[in-house]
Amino acid sequence: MVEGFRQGYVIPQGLIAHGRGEMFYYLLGERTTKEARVAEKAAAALMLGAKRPVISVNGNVAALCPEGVVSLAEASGARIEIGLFHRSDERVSKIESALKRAGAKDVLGFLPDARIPGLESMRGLCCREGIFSADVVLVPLEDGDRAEALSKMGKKTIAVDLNPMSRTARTATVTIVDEVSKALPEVTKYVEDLEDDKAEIRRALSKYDRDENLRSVMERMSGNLCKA
Ligand code: PTJ
Repeated sequence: MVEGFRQGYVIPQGLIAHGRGEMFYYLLGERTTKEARVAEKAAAALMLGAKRPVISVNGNVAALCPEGVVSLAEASGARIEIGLFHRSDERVSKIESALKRAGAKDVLGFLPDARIPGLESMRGLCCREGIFSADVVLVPLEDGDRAEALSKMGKKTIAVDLNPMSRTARTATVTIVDEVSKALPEVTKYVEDLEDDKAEIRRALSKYDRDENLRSVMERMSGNLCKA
């Protein structure tokens, strides 16, 4: 994160958001929980059932796990699009280079030609052949307005957010409460495992209940606090 900040594609707000995430990760016991695995499997099932899946990448995600993004995109056939809260061409271009260094061949986002309805200014910019026409969008570390606006467009969303109380966590179709660099390889593994198993894909989705999953995560966090 610090290196990404030095290179100019992670913003100061990104460092603060990372600290917020770390705090929740401590409460989780700094590990991938049973609840996270259920959500990661449901996320893989959702991506496998999608016609036009897209992974949205911001500054923090580009700094933390560019290889994780590329591997998941390759396994699931998803496109990668840079979608920024604080957008500038310079940041988009640096993030595109970081993703390409990690092996990405095709990255959308530099030339946006569409807009997410309801989002003002630069935050609403996106690509028609990417997020705008996607049916499933993976939005790691997303802000609540954007997550809500994407759901209002009728898209299914997959959030990765260590805060189980955030608006994003409570808006997404599937919410993974796990550290993003741990979560993406888990989703990739489930994509590879489930690929040819339609019955298991259905089971993974029907087994997942977002609100119940988030409740269970919060119980785990408060249990860990009481044990301390
Ligand atoms: O690069 P930009 O311009 O798109 O800006 C990115 C940030 C992250 C600054 C922007 O999207 C933002 O402010 O996000 P929020 O509203 O702080 O939401 C980020 C959420 O991700 C918070 O709920 C954090 O707890 C959570 N989070 C932070 N680090 C991680 C995380 N979740 C998973 N893994 C992490 N490493």
